[in-house]
Amino acid sequence: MDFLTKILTEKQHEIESLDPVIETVKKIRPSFYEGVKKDLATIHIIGEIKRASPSKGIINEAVDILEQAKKYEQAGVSAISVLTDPIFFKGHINDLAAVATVVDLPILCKDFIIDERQIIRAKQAGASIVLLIVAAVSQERLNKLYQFATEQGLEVLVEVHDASELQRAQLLGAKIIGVNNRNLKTFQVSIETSIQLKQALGETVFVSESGFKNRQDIKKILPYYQGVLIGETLMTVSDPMKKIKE
Ligand code: IGP
Repeated sequence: MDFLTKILTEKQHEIESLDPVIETVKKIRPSFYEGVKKDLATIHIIGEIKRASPSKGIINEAVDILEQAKKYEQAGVSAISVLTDPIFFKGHINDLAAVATVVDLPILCKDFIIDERQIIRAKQAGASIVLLIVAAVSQERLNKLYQFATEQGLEVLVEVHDASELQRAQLLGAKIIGVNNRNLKTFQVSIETSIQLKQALGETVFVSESGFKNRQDIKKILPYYQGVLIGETLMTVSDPMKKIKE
């Protein structure tokens, strides 16, 4: 069974008894989409809090996530992504709730969303953006989940990995599309994926996700992408600010 199938099976169980969310302060967060549109001269970094992953194992288990979130904010990221899957990524919805108390930036709930209840919970925890992975659901479900999240006042990062998924995201009218350089079935990573799927600048904001190690990598996807999502590289350095600038 490939990873995506495996985790989706796991999610079916998880949604039947979702862990409750701790109390968190309610903040109105700035729109990631508008922030990007207002400043197209820079590449917008989304810094990710990721303790572990199924492909890499432990990345940084002992990390103080609040300190990490503050470091990202100081480094000038445009948003923070928090992995909330407990089994494969050692995250938790309450990691996001905790991060939400210490930063004012847009926050992305990074999980495998297949049900409206996960969207409600993300919002309760303080997220302002949710991830919807095109490969995880049918087009009908994708439409429903997208509408639901939008009605809840959340922004949606719609994730794709190939041309047909990109078409499905565009059909949806997605305002923010993420091209994942990592194949979620095989874990193979190649920035070439983003280069192949590059689009001319239009209404949609494009984010390239996974596999970025340095500035050189980021340069490869310019000027077609307005954002990059970086996890592992930022999780394993003591000074993410330096890493982002170099
Ligand atoms: C970050 P990396 O290679 O910088 O650690 O990748 C992010 O793109 C990756 O965590 C990710 C992901 C996902 C994780 C992209 N899409 C979907 C879980 C589910």
